[in-house]
Amino acid sequence: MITPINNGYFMKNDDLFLHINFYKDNIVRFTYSKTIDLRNSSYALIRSPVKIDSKHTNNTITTNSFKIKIHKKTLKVSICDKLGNIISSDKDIYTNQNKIIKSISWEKGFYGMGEKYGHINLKGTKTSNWNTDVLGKYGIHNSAIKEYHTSIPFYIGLDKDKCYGVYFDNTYKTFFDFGKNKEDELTFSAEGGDIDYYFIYDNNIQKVIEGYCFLTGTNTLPRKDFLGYHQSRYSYSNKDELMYVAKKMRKEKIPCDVLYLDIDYMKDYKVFTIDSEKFCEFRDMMISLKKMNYKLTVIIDPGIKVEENYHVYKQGKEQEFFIKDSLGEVYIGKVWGGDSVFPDFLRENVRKWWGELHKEFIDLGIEGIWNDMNEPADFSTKSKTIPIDTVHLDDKDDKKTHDEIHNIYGLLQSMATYEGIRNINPDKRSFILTRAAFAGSQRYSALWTGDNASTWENLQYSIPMYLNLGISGYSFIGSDVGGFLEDSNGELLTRWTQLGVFTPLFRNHSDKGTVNQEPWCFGEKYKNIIKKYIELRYKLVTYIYNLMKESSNTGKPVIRPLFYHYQNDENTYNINDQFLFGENILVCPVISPKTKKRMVYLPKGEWYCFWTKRKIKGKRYITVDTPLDIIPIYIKSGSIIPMNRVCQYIKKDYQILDIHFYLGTNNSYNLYLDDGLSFKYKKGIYSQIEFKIRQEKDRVIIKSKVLKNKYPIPKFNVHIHGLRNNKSSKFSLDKKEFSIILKTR
Ligand code: MIG
Repeated sequence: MITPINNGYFMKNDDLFLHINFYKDNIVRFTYSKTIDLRNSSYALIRSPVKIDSKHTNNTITTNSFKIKIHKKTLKVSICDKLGNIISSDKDIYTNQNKIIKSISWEKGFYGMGEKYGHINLKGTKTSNWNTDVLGKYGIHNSAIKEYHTSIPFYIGLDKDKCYGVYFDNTYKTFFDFGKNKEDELTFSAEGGDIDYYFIYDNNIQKVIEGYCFLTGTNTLPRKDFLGYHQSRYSYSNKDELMYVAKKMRKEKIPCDVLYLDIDYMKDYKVFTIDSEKFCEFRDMMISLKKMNYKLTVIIDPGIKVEENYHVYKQGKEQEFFIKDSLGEVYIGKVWGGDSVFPDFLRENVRKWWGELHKEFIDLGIEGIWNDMNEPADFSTKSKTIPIDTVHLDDKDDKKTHDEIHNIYGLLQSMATYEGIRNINPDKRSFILTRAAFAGSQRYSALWTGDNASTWENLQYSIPMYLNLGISGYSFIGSDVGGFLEDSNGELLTRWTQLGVFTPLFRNHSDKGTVNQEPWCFGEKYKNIIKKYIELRYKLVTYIYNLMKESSNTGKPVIRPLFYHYQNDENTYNINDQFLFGENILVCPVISPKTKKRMVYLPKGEWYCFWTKRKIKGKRYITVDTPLDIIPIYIKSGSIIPMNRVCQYIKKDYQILDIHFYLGTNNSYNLYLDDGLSFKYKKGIYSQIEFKIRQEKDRVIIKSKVLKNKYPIPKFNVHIHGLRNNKSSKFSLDKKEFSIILKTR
């Protein structure tokens, strides 16, 4: 018997309860438990159940979105659309193993699961989630490794006319099999906890991803200047080395906004300290950097060196803020500083303390915090992380063993850092970069994909990684451009930079002991091309900022698989080497050496080659030339794209904005402008301008309209592409609102 309760229902068999709760019309949660009480402490979720319209019979619940049928004896669930067609059904449930088997019937592809190495379509593969310092444990990224730095137990099943998402809300080590063991079976399970998952249904993949982000949150709106180019290295190990790079960038006129200090800036690898010999007069250095318009990001690892008079160790020890071993002693592992202890971020007071530790750094003018090693990595154990029987305490003083907390350790650290900096600097957006993450981490931090290598394979496989991260709610992402491990080279760095232009986080970083890979390191020929592409990035910053805004509103990914916009084109279901950057720009990176040509799939419609402005018909494969200075990029007809003038760093305001109209279809674009730095936008301090293309029989009308005017609006220069004979034309305008009529025949 299905019994209605508050915001849902429950059903019971001899030894189990099944709780059914709604979060939206099309989002339902299923929890199997031994008790009638529903666990309500999720680390990823930001929503609570709500009351929705529904009816029930003995064994069926009907909402406006679906029908849920439940088998009385086994509590197995089938979900059908309103007409009764099966969308998903359970084959078996093994609650003692936290395992559920679902049938695979119509799904053409499975996607999601965050950062994984391999093809974008997960159908026929299996994987597991256990945050791992890949380099520490296995070495180079490759498809034999299943567990990366992040755990995002979310996947979608896709076909032309239907789609669903499943978020398994379980922080233990989890396992997923997408039809590898048996073609028609999808299994997921966990080493502990409950079977507790959310089912999101919609015909359209976009709505399913939105549903997932509705549950777990969207990325915060980043600072606009952090969408510029970042230059890092393990390590710029003294003031001179860092200042050399800072000056060289400006001298070469290569735009750059953010510089990094890796672990060698610390005194004996003690977090929240600075080595005053290598970095004497740090404050002066910060002033010089600021004058040159740089922002500095420094690394902070979670491991705290054991040293009696070191303030961080002392404070944490006195207040019992560290993770303990199974016998109740503080657990001591090993990281860079030797013997080290680990903050127990599970507790709010520990997070608060950690957050406050940033004050001195923020007061010095440091603007970005980079959290590495937060799986957490531990050199002293075979598992390369702290033992699973170490003990955390939660806010109710309940003990939780590390196997339950491991996968959210990075999330909790991001939370601590984010909230800490927010309290120190309530009016400024922060930049936090994390390696380890869980579902929900997107609310606090950007993510880079950890220790890749300077190989073509690692460049190639970064693309499906981004795509599945995007599907899993993560937009502010990127990889070490040029590759981290091993020596990079001019060609690889050039191709990687071309790709990096189209990743929201655009950072060149490399390992100690490898050759330097700053843009000028491989000679003039490469330097010039790399510079041209970093400049392209700076031209696109307003476009990218708008995408990040859209993403922060609804969870729309910035890097999108083609099927995100062309779901009914099956040709797009297995494309690993192209992506849409927003709806309008199709990016087709070159992923192998000495490539003179590559094949490109253009989805339906008409596309403009970005370089020649020639129009090409879509829904077909084409072959294009790819000399070293060209990455094929296509602009969808009907696109309206704002472009900035190049400058050496990202400015708060631009005097002039070039608006490019690619004629072909009716379309509109909403340009969003704010100060790119504060939270004033939340109080309505922003502007919004709508641009429109209206095609008529023999003419086209181009218009702008100010929808909101609370932030200075620049002058617009209008560029129109696709006029008669493929011509472009240009107008300089002094008006915010305009309307231009052009004859097209
Ligand atoms: O590899 O802090 O992924 O970006 O440069 C050892 C030193 C530890 C791993 C990070 C890498 C960083 C490095 N760290």
